[in-house]
Amino acid sequence: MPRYDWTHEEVSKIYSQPFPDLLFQAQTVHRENHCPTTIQRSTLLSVKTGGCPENCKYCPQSAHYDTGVERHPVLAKEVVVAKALEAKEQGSTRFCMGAAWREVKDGKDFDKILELVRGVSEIGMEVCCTLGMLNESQATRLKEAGCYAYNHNLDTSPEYYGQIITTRTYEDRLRTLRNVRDAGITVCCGGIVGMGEKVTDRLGLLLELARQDPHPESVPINMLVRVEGTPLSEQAPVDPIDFVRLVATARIVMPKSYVRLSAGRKEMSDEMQALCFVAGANSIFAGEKLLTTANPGEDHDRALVKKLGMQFQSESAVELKVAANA
Ligand code: SAM
Ligand code: DTB
Ligand code: SF4
Repeated sequence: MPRYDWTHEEVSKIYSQPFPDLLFQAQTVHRENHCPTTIQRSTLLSVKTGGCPENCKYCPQSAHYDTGVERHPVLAKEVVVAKALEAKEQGSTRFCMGAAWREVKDGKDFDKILELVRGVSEIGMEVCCTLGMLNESQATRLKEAGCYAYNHNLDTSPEYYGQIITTRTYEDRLRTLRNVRDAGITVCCGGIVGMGEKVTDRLGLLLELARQDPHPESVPINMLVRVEGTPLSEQAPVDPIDFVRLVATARIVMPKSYVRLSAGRKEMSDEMQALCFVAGANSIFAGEKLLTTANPGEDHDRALVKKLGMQFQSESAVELKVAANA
């Protein structure tokens, strides 16, 4: 059974084991809870891009930095549903729509988003949204429209958070996560590695996640995409072994969650990704683009999974889940 009372000492001990012991423990937990050769795929689409009032130092969509990202208002339903169909045909089981907002505001734009959620859920995909902060009634309306998951990241430890974002607090984020949970939407919550934080901050983030009851169903672990124009563009690259250690630790402390190898895969070797899969990562973002930055394409991922003798999760699994959620 999952535990919710992890301590920093325990998590740190798990993380610091000899690498073979850590990987063995993570694989053991992984096999007890998941198919060890199956990878789930989600496709992202930025349905409202750029001009965000928040000052997240990593983000190309913040209006505080000049990154050359082209802004656009909320996309039309036909455009979004066509993209979702394309993603489904290519084998994605989840479609995640992102908006560069600090928070959802009731009104025309939110009504449009609800339309998009209905449209995508009608084609039989798990719908995920990431729109910034939400209040209780907005979370309920999303759920009623067919939203299956909500992504809202804690990004880093509570201690390091203030170095990265000052326009909203950790508590703001936790409140939105509670609203999502209370509305009966599954939680997708993780963070970013490579923003100058220490190992203890990375573990502090895992601890925050692993002490939630229930655990987030999905835990995206992003490796910072260093975008020119953002304050973090010159950060040192992440040590791949440290990254794999973190994935393995996430798997051990949140045994049933999907651990998603998220942003940054374009800069990861096949070998690093393979180690992440062995360490318990069982989900990726598919397609040429994340929200605004590049991602390995369909062909590359297909070849990698084939080379490893693994397979992508089939659509039948998602249809069962969507039906159970209805
Ligand atoms: N505005 C909403 C919010 O912040 O919740 C939704 C979209 S926001 C782009 C979603 C997540 O993308 C962020 O929480 C962050 O973890 C991740 N992200 C943004 N820029 C990134 C980057 N350059 N590298 C890695 N992850 C990034
Ligand atoms: C998450 O944790 N990673 C995704 C998704 N949730 C929304 C976003 C990554 C964004 C990377 C930068 C970009 O493409 O704009
Ligand atoms: Fe805005 Fe989200 Fe980017 Fe922060 S991460 S600047 S809230 S789009």
